[in-house]
Amino acid sequence: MSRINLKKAAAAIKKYNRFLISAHTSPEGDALGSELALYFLLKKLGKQAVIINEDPLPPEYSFLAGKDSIRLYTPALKDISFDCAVILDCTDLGRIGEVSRLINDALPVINIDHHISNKKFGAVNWVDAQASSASEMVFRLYKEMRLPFDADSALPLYVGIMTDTGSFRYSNTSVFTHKAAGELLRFGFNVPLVYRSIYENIPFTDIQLLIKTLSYIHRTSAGKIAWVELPAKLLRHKKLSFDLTDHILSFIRGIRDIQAAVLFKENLGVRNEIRVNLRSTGLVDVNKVAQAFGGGGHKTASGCTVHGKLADVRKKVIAKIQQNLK
Ligand SMILES: [Mn+2]
Repeated sequence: MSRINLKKAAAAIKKYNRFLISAHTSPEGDALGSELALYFLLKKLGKQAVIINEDPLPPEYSFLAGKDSIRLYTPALKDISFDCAVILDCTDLGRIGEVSRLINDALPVINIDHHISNKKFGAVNWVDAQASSASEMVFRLYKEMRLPFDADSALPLYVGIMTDTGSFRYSNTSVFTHKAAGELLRFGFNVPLVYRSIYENIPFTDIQLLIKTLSYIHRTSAGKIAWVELPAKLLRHKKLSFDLTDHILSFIRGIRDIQAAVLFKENLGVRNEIRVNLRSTGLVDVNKVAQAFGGGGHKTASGCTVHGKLADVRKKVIAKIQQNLK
């Protein structure tokens, strides 16, 4: 199934000429990596392409070549005419935020994604929940189209695969993932430097916030569930320059006997809106939990946005996880 849809995606890419590329808001390694590598692929084919994102590139990814080709969404961009949109690493079109205003019914959408909860919103839907990352899928697209990698395209693909596999240690890491990473490594980029830019580049003020957060880890269900809360009052005085979500969650995941880790974050912009990020050590299907609240993702990593007071949302979500404990 996924092989047929890979061919359909490749055929559509050959057919069209002016591409809009986008991925989810708050872009991280996989969103940026797959966007940039696809951009270079289209350039190799002599196509026009513009990457448009709602949110800026986080500073820890500023080493990526081609980052200057990413444009931030403004309504004026509707004057550019596209004949195809490729959406990467998104379960649904809403995930690209404001950029979705540039997409109307007449514009064919190619949906390339690896989330099991994908809503198949495209004219072409190449969804492969077995793939470690959208970047691994773009890697396969290069292979399918017999296009060579170069230093510019290899680095973002490596970055996307590395970040979405938790540096090759999550269950989505396959033989193919390592083979792909091995092939990309031949282009000779500095792996320790890449790792350090992304993971060891945390502003000290964020570490202070991390310390505050971690001093309130709660556990329940005989220590199988652990959670932390980021209430607005903790976040208000500080503009988060660095996304701590992953760091906090990977720390909690490491607690002995944990099956599920949850981070509840009060949205600063909207009252009574809570962003919930979930991680599982493998036994609990947190995609199922997130889907119960209108979100989704992967079996071991997912998220949802829930409306209500922090304490109420927390109770509801924890209860749902408890139903899914092993
Ligand atoms: Mn991804």
